[in-house]
Amino acid sequence: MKKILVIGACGQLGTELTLKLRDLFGVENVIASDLREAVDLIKDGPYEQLDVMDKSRLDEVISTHNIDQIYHLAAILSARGEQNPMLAWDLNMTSLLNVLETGRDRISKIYWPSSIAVFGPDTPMVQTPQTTVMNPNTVYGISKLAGERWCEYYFQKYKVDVRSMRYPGLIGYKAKPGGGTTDYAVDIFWKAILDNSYECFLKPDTLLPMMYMDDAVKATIDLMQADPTALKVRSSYNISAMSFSPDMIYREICKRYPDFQIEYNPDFRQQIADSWPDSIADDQAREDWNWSPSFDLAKMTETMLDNLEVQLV
Ligand code: NAD
Ligand code: AKB
Repeated sequence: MKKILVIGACGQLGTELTLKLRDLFGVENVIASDLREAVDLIKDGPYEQLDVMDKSRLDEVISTHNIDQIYHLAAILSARGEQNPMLAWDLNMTSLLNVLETGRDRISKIYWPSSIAVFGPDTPMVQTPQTTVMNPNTVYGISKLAGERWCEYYFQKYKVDVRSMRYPGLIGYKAKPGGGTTDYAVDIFWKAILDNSYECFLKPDTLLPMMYMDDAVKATIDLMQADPTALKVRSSYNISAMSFSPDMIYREICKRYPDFQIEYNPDFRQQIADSWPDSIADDQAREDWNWSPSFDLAKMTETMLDNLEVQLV
């Protein structure tokens, strides 16, 4: 049986994607890997401690496990990237090129996520189209845009079947986020339950595109299972589920926690958020592989609170 390798499996997305892939394809067929030791949730299946920057070790893991598909998720996200731009550029670019080069002759399908961070201050902010002005101004966004160009290049030049989508901010309760600008939308739930108060690093009216984790995981697996001839976009697909601001999510949480308090102290992440779209047009993904989200702000908030209350209280 051919196997799946998840790189960056201990992260916010990797943890949940690994669990779902193991549900669907069998625990023994999904090899989780990360720079760090396995997190508890994915400890019950095959695991390799792997630095994706080390191409010979990547090749070794692929051979040892007879890997046929790769989900390459390791990256440094927007806020952490601004604190160490050279490290972010190096990891985000070299790791992708290592995976694409390896994929040229041995891997049947590769998944690599892009982000709404590919857009910048010159981009139309409302219902941002699939193809438009980009001009990102964070190192993370620049690396994701360059990554998209590499994916399309490897598809056209070498017929590597690499697939990608531009996630908005992802919100889930199983794993904490790792250094992005949209992290507030996860942190706020923990603080509402544990402290009944939250200090937000964005202004109250900062509208950003967001998505509940179940939708993101479903989108990822659906895209990977889509008929390759139906996929017209080989850079990265826009996808969208909901848009909200800190004030909007705060009000939604207050429906269950009426005494919940919020204070706003914007920091350097405000500038990053201001350069990203308010909302995303995802018609191409809907048309090519039937994308459609299931969670809006109300349903996502209820699901987050229900699950975190069990986990934290
Ligand atoms: P994360 O920071 O939570 O996880 C990244 C994982 O990569 C970490 O577990 C880290 O240990 C691992 N890693 C770092 N360097 C590595 C290396 N050299 N070798 C192997 N593993 C290494 O990130 P995430 O939120 O899970 O994001 C996953 C992917 O999805 C990233 O490419 C990110 O850009 C993209 N994305 C995420 C979001 C989001 O909101 N979470 C939104 C848009 C795009
Ligand atoms: C971040 O905020 O950096 C990520 C992203 C939208 O790519 N969540």
